[in-house]
Amino acid sequence: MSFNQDFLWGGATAANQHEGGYQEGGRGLSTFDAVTGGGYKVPRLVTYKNVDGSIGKVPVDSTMTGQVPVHTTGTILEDTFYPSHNATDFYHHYKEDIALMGEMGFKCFRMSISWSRICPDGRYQVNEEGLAFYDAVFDELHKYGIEPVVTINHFDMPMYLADHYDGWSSRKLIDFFLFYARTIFTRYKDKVKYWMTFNEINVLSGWCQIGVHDNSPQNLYQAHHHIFVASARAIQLGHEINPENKIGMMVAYTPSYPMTCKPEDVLEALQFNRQKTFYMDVQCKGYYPEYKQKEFEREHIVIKMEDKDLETIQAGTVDFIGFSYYMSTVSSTDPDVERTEGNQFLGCKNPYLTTSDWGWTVDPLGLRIALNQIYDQYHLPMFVVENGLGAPDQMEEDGSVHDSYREEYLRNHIKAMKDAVDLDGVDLMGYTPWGCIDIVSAGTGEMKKRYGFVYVERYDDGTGDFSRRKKDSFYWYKHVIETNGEEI
Ligand code: BGP
Repeated sequence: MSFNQDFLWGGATAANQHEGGYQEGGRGLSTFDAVTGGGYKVPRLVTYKNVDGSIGKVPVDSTMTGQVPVHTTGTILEDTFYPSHNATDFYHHYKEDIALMGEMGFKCFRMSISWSRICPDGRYQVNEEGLAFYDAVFDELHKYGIEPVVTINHFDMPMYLADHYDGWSSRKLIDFFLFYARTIFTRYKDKVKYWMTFNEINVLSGWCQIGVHDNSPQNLYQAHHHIFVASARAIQLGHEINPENKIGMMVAYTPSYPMTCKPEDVLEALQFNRQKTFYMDVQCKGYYPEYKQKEFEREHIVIKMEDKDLETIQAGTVDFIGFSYYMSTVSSTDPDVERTEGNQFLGCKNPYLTTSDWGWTVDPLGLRIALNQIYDQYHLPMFVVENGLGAPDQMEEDGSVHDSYREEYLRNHIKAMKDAVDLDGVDLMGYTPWGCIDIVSAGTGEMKKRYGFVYVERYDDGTGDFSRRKKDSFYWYKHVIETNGEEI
C-alpha cells in the first residue's frame, strides 16, 4: 500500500474565494472586498478613493508604484460586482458543504480564516461572532471526522492595515499578526492541530495580498522580511500554546525545466527555481541563503532588521512543507521562445505538454519531480495542499456535470504522488485538491474557471442561487479515498 493509513485525503479552499458573508457577523473589510471580477486575460481591478474623493481603478497585478499613492484607500462602489462579497457562500452553506465532504470521505479540509472576521480592522480588537463562526465550522468538521487544516493568512488582509499602515511594509504588522495568531491558536487549541502560516509565501505582493502600495524589490523584500519574522514567531507561539500543533509553510511550487541543455538556459532555470527555494531555505533551514544575500548586495537592497530577527527566524522553522502544484514551466534566455500563462507568472511553452483552457501547462510527472526536489533538499514531511484543473464545466439540464477531464487530471497527479512515495520514498502527509467545492478564481475572479467536485450555481454576472450539485468527479474521488488511493 503506497499511502499511509492516516494519509490526509481532502480538499482545499480559501476564505476570500469561498466564504462570502463579507458584511455579516461583525466582519471588517478585507482588501479583496475591493477587487472586481475579471476574466481570461481581463485583469481584476482594485477600486480605490483618492484623498480628494475621486475614484480610481487599477489592475491587481500591476505594480502599484506611482499609480496608487499611499494615502488612497480601498473603496466599494455601489454599481460594481465584487465576487468575494458572496463568493460561493460557505458562510451560509458550511453545513451542507461539510456534509458533502463527509460523504466523499474527506479526512481533512484545508480552509483559511478571514483575518478581518476575527480582528475587524486588524488591530487589537476581537470579534466574538467571528470566532464563534469558525467554532461552528470546526465542530461540524469533527462531527464527520474531518481534521481542519487552517491557513492563517490566505491572500487577504484587513483593509485598514493596508490603507493606514501600508500593509507589511510596516514592522507594526508583525505585532498585529501575532495578536491575531495568538487569538486563534488559543481559541482553537482543542479543535485545530494542522496549520500553515502564509499561503504561497513566495508570490506575495501588491495591495490585495499584503497591503503594500510599492512593489519595488526593496519594499517587497522588506515586507517579506517582516512576514518571515511574523511567521517564525507565530510558529514558536503555536508550539507553546499546543505542543501537538503541526505548523507548516506554504509555497507555490512550479518547477522550471531548462528549454535546452545550453548552460545559459540551465542557469536561467536554476535562478527561476531559487525564487521558491529562497522561501523554503528561510522557513525550513532558518537562514537567508548566500545567493540571496549576494543578490541584495548587487541590487543595493538593504533589509532593515532588528537584533534578534535572525535568531527568531532560526528558532521558528516549520514542521512540514505545504505546497501548491498545478504545473511546471520552462526557462530560456531566448526572448523569441513562445510564452504561456501560468500560476501568477509567464513562462515558456513546453512543446511536449498540453495546456488547460487558461493556458496552464499540464504536467503530472512534474509533481513527482517537485516532491523529489523538495524532499532531497529539506527532508521534511510534505503536504500537497493545492492541485487541480480549472475548467469551464457545463451543468446539464438534469443537474449532472460530466467532468471526466478533471478525473483524468487528478488521476495522473495521484499516480505521480504514488510513484514518489513507492519508488522514491518521499514522506507525504496528504493531498487536498484545490477548490473542492466550486469557488471564485483568485487569478481571474471568475466563476467560470471551476475546480470542484461539487458544482455551485453561481455565475459571473452575479446570478445563481448557490445550490450545490455533485459532479461525476465527486463519486470518483469518493472511491479514491475509500481505497486509500489504490483504485484511481
Ligand atoms: C493558487 C492560490 C489559490 C488559487 C489557485 C488557483 O495560487 O493559492 O488561491 O485560487 O492558485 O488559481 P486560480 O484561482 O487563479 O485559478
